[in-house]
Amino acid sequence: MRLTEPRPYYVNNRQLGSLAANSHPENTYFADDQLYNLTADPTEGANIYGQEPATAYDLKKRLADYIGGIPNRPCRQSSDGSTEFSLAPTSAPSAPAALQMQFTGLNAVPLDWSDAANSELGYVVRKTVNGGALQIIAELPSGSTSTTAALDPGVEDIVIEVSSYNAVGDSPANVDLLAPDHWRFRTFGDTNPELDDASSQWDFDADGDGLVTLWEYAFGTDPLLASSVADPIVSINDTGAPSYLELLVPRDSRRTVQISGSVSSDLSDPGSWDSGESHVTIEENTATHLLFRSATPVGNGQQFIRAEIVEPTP
Ligand SMILES: [Ca+2]
Ligand SMILES: [Ca+2]
Ligand SMILES: [Ca+2]
Repeated sequence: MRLTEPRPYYVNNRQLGSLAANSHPENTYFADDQLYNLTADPTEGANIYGQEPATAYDLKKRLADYIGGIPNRPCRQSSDGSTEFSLAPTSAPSAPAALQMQFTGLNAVPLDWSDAANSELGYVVRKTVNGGALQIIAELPSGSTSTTAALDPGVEDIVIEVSSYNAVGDSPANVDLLAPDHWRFRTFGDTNPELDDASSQWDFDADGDGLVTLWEYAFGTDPLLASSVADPIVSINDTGAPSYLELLVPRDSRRTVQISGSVSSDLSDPGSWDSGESHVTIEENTATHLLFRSATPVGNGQQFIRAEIVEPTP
């Protein structure tokens, strides 16, 4: 008589362990990083884990959901440190803690975090490019604490999200490649990886177009291309009485930099610029621009308006 081994998780783990160990000496049924195409490969000869992260994520969640619905089901042996597929959790796992990114090149970033979760099925890594939909780029076994994410060459707006997950939900942490100093590295890091040259600094006009790099960052223009520029527009808003001086500043709200408006009535006095609600109001704050308006009506002597930008602290 030939013993047919029950499918995983239908039997007590201890029994499964001995049966599975006979036919699978590599102990595959207890490893987290296994994925087989049972249509093309019914004998589970080729482990394709890592090639289809979205499938691994989906299947692990569905399996956990299914197992969670079995009354009085056995759990893993208590001596097994892993909690994958143990008693069904009642909440999503704790998010990755202290997620960090290191730049070792412009288009690939090693990420590491600490595993704060104790009920995760694994970690799933997603990426969004230019504000598009999140896409799964990797699925990692439970207990994972690092991965390397590929970045799209030449694309500035990329967010990488690392989530612990279980059948209840996902708990994300993320890194934003468009954050000021990450952007600065991907802009200047190929020639100046330490970012210590004068030409890599925020207050330098690297392409000589009249805009320092900090403004080019805020505007979303190319700091290394002189033909790529943007300009704030001064105008008088005379739609009602009285009229007001306005300044339209084009800027990409994804770029986290602080911009404020200020007004002066005397250009000869550098200390005469005033900012704050009582002097300048923000009339519009959209994804693509800020509109500042002087609080003083036009007609009471000359006045000037300008925008100021605060250099990000690294
Ligand atoms: Ca864990
Ligand atoms: Ca410039
Ligand atoms: Ca430029």
